[in-house]
Amino acid sequence: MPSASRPYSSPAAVIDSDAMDSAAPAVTVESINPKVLGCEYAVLGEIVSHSQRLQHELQNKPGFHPFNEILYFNVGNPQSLGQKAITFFREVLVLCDHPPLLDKSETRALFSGDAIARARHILDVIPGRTTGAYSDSLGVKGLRDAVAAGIASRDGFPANPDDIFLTDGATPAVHIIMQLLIRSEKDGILCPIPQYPLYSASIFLHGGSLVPYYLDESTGWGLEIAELKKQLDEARSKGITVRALVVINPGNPTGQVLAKENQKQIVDFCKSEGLVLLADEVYQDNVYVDDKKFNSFKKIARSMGYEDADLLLVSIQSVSKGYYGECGKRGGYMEVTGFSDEVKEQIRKVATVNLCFSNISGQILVSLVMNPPKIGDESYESFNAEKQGILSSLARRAKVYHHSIIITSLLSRFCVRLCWFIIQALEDAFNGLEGVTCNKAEGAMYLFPRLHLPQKAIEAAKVINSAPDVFYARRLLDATGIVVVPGSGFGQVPGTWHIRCTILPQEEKIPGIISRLHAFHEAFMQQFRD
Ligand code: DCS
Repeated sequence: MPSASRPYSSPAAVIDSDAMDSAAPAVTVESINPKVLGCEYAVLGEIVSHSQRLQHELQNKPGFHPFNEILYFNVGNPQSLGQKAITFFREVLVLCDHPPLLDKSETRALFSGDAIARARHILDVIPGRTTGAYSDSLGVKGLRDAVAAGIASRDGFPANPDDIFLTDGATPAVHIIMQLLIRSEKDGILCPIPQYPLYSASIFLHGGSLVPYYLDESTGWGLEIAELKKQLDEARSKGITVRALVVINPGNPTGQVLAKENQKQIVDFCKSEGLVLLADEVYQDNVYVDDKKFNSFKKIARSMGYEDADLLLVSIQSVSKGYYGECGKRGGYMEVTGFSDEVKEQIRKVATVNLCFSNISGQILVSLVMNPPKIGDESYESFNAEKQGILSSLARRAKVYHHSIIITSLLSRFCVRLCWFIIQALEDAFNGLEGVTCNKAEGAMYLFPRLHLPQKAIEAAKVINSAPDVFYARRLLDATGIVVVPGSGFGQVPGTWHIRCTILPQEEKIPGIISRLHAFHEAFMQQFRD
């Protein structure tokens, strides 16, 4: 009989909690789930924790460090580094969040006509016309319709709203797919190395095995089918059931954009090997080179003549990246095609456990990102100017030359000398450092330079039980206030060392960052040169 004080406890739970009354602490690090203990996420790992300590010291002990601000190069979080939100998106969100504004006479003067019309339309499809209620667990039907329409117009192939699950950013989509596929450590997921550490963390948390495949740094982080096949066969020979292939395109941390032919090979590979293709396409709007274009895997598969049932494909997208950079709003979708209705029903069931799988503002935002203003709409020109401004600035930061103006007062306050320095942007700056090579960022938001560290530096790192790239990143932070992520967090070919940095700091800050980087690196190499 359940006790009156714990009416719903099972007998076992009653016994366990009685045992907890003893002196030993109920929860210790040793007694928590080892999967939680062992899971790591380098993007916000030990270097970031150290930077937070330094940030605190900068506030409390001014002048204590040789820099006066911490420069966060570690996270792809555009608005935290000054990127402005797209006006049209925010206007629609504000109006949807506060519908009485739609009836005010001033609103027409403050908001664009198409933002008002869009907000009215969106409210019409949201049951209860409010962003404050739970929606259908998979997302508001009318917003899934809009996302499907956006995908269809992007790809030129139809999309079914019943295949769309709206999510709080891309992260929950990855977790739900891992939860679906991983039954035990005998289930493996083929993952690129280097990879975005959400994948290693999620596979670990769900108790599966990460089956690595290496991207080839010497060919600009190329994805070779022979390497996929080799790793797949090796995993199978060890008794691992490989269930899915993760492809991040454009790549994080590598910045590579897959060529169409390569994507076709990947589709064929997944089809013939019976693998789910988990296509992380969150950087679909971040391509900076003229000779490459983003193509969704769905479009590639359909253009090869494959029907829905021919390929198990999950494509994920997020409002956090692109030119929108709305990381804090938490919106995204996954498009799940090729799965049976029974399996999709199970995904739906798990989504219902979350009540409302995605917050409503995130749902609205992803519907806007997939259906931005079109030519002829009142907002189009200003929207397009904002979008192109952000994308071209990102492209410049990734590769192109930019100018730094140094204004030096020389003789008197009336005599100002303008020195124009053409400083190579980040990629070239890294390539200009002794022992550093950096591939071109074709897309996404990062550079992943390789550090050829002197043996003495590798040994010094070993003495303090640190990986050489962690050692380097820590020294860089202590000397300059620049926060980067050590390559070990993403995985790398053993014996190679990298760091990842975003291309997001505002352009005017980059010359200062580059000169700090140069000075640090020279001193580091000087100290440890063999
Ligand atoms: N997939 C990739 C490839 C990512 O880079 C990220 C975030 C996500 C999924 C998850 O994003 P959301 O959950 O916000 O949609 N990238 C992190 C990174 O590497 N730096 O900043 C965030």
